[in-house]
Amino acid sequence: MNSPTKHIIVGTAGHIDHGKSSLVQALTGIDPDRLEEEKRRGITIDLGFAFLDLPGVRIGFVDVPGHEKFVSNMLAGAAGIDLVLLVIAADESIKPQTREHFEICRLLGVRQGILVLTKSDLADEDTLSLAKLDVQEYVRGSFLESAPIISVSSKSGAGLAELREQLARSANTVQGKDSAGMFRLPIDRSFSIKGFGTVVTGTLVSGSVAPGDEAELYPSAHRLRIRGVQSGGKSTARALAGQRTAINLAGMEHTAIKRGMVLAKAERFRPTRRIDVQLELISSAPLLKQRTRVHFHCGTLETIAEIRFHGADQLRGGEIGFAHLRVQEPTLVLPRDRFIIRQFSPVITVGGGVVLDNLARRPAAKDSGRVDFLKTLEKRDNRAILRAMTLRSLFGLSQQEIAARTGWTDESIQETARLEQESGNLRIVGQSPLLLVGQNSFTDLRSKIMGAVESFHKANPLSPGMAREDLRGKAGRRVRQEVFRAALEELSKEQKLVLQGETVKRAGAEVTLLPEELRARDQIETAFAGAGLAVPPVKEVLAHLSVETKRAEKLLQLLLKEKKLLRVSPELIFHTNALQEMRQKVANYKKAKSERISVPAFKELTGISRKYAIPLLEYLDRERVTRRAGDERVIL
Ligand SMILES: Nc1nc2c(ncn2[C@@H]2O[C@H](COP(=O)(O)OP(=O)(O)O)[C@@H](O)[C@H]2O)c(=O)[nH]1
Ligand SMILES: [Mg+2]
Repeated sequence: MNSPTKHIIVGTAGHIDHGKSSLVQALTGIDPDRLEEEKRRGITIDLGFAFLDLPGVRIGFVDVPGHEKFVSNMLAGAAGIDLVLLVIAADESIKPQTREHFEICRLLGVRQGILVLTKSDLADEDTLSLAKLDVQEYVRGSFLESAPIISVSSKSGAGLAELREQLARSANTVQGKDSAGMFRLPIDRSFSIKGFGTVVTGTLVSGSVAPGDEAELYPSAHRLRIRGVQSGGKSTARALAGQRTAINLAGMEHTAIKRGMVLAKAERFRPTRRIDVQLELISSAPLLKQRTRVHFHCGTLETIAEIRFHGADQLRGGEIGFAHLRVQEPTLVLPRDRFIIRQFSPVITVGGGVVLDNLARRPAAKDSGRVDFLKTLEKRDNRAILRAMTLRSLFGLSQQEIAARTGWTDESIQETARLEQESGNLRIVGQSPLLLVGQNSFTDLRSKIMGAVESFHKANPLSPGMAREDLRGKAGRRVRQEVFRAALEELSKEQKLVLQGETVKRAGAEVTLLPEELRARDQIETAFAGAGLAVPPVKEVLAHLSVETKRAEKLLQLLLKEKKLLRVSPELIFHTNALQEMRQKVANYKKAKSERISVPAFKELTGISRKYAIPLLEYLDRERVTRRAGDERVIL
């Protein structure tokens, strides 16, 4: 049977000189100590890499330095490992960096491991069994409690075959990384190869990558083309999550790329400087106070972070709490990423945890929902997470925002949104791209709109409806156009509102006039109707009414809207009957006299002065009843 090969990363951990690098070399035949200085000094300074093919699984080894001075290098490598080989020299047993590395692996969420007692050739039976007991005692109650213990000698080769078999077995039960996810590679090295140019390496923590792909370098937002991909020392058509990967990049000098940067899917994510996390202090750590500054290690990045606790003002050794990290350098992290913090001086590991909100808001006393929100994020239930995120985005949550805040694929975002809408928890107000709004804020918006329309009708009984733009202003400027439109459309569909072009009114809302208003309206109409074409000034008509000017103006507007009156020029308003009569006269003139009419002839025909004649002729031109030709008009 041809089952696809599984790819996992195995990391070493343990005190300096306990035989980690020798073990990797003995297992793989590859010397992980690649630097000149490492060979000369006989110590591992930086990360080393090697590969091993076992039945059904390809293992990428990350060999880390054990020296306390190089723990930050160790952390850059430890971030991607699926399974740890905790290496303890049988003749020395547990030492300080055994403990520190073990704590780091635990805080990084490594779930599986093998305990390897090295240098078995240097220990007699008693020493060996004592070391075994020591180690078993030490890991009791931890993720390594039931890990197999194997003693080996890299020198004599004793135990290596057993270790290989155990590796193959353990590898099978490791939950591998998700190669269907979004491409993401935290960079651990950047160098240049003659004839190729820039090459970066790292553990592919999610997704896959192929030559020709476009990627983005975070946090700088540079777009880069992927020229070539290697894994396991060979070119490949596609590297998958869980593989040690080398990428040949076009478009950037290797010196501009540093460990800690991340190569990932272009235009998908946002670098951050504010992260909400679940933080755990190791039991031996000193108490941490509000605003303590620490070294922050996440992925391959090392920077400085300032800690603020949510809902507490300190954290003691052994405690777990929610915290906000303000990081010095912008970086790409995603929820569920693990991190480590180390104290400033002396530089020791004090804790670590998991990213909950990678794009956190600045801590604020009034943000009382934050702790509950973080509790939801912690539960890892995608539907609950999307629901909570939508609830916190009062003005709508876009697909882009969800992608940057979760790392989920588009399919998974769409599917989760669909299920949540079906359960009535949120509304999909835009489909592609997706735009979500919480059911609560949508309901609030609907009542806000209804309320605003209602008060408008109350305040403006003479107006047929409210301008859409004014209504939008009342609903809140921060409400997205799509959300506002969706609410209006729904209210109109339910026949609660009537939309007429740019006007919105409550269904059934009619302009109802008071008796004195009815009288005033008739007075206005009569004034214009009686005047024929020699209309009085508008102001004069309104001044003689029994209602105050403001209401009188509204009544005039109403007559204009009803098309009983017509405004021909800014100053002149006519009754439509009078205009109709005038049109008739012009038509008769054409039939009886001529196709052309001069201004004096028009004045005579209608019996009006020049003051009215000119605006009326211009009105007829606009209406295409006449067309100007020199001093005359052609009647059309
Ligand atoms: N006798 C003996 N020496 C070993 C064994 N494994 C490693 N060493 C020696 O221990 C020293 C440290 O080994 P190294 O692999 O560099 O340790 P690391 O610092 O944990 O990577 C070197 O001198 C090795 O030759 C072993 O199984 N038996
Ligand atoms: Mg070493």
